[in-house]
Amino acid sequence: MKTKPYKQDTSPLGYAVGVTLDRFIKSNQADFPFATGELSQLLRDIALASKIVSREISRAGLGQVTGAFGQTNVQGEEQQKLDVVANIRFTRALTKGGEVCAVVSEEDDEVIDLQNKTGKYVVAIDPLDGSSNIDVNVSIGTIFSIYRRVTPMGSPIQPEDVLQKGCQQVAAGYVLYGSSTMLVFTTGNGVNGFTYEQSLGEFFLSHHDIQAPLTGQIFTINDGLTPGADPGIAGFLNACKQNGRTARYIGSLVADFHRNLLKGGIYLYPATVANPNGKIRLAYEANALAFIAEQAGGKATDGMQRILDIPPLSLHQRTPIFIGSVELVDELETYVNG
Ligand code: AFP
Repeated sequence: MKTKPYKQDTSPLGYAVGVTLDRFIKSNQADFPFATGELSQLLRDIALASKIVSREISRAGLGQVTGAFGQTNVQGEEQQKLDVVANIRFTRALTKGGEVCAVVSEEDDEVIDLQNKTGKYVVAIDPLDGSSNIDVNVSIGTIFSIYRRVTPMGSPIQPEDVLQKGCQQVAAGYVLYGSSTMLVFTTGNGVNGFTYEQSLGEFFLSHHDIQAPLTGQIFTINDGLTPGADPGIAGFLNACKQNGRTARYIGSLVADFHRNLLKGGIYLYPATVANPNGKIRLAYEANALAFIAEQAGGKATDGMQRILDIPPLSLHQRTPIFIGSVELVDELETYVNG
């Protein structure tokens, strides 16, 4: 038979659509810790659930999915219907995927044991972060951390499986439901971002090897809560104002973090009178973002130590957090350390 070698069409009609998440995972398989394919599948499961959640979010306001669910979560915060929907979607995807044995979720007071005897991974997740922003059409997100279980597969889940330090994460990421839906993740070899192309139903690589700027102009804090915080915080904020830096606060951690990661800046959530241990949850918010920040060349601390080195004592533990561009976090530390 007569054949001819494939030659890529470089004319305007043959423009490249881009690298899909699947292709990226396949061609970077070697970068994945314990590269046996399960972790890749797990990331695909998360991506699938995020597409469904993205669809639900984009309909918010039209159907019956906005507003309060009528219950509070373990944090005592009022659950929104979409918090519950997102929790169901992610937990179901992780259950069906078969790679995960246990899930720690913001929406569940206890560890969910998926009863999966072959699951090697534990996932900590905030299915929908910034939920107070849902009803007002402001960006929200999902945050996840992935750990290897440390006890033998098939045995009952133990505290040491779910209470691991952030430095033991094998992968972490977030989904930002913003002007577009983006998935950003790391497996410990840099950070990459994928934008969801709705009409094709695919995530495409849009932000290759994200690097956090060394410094930046943005400082991000809920200033209304700072009276009663460490006086060093006031000193740092004052220096920001004196230096003509820009204040930006959305109130959705993922959106605030993502903006600062790309543009350069610092996000602060210190201990406050209302939240003496800080507000951000270590297991499913701080650790994931700290891992990403460090992988992108940024920094994350609670003011005393690296977020990734904090020993977790309970599932829903909170921590103060200062995260973003290295030089800004270093500067902040000089204030809070006296
Ligand atoms: P949830 O919506 O998941 O409960 O978390 C919200 C959040 O932890 C984080 O997304 C925000 O940055 C922060 O709270 C906003 O809190 P304030 O209202 O205290 O500024």
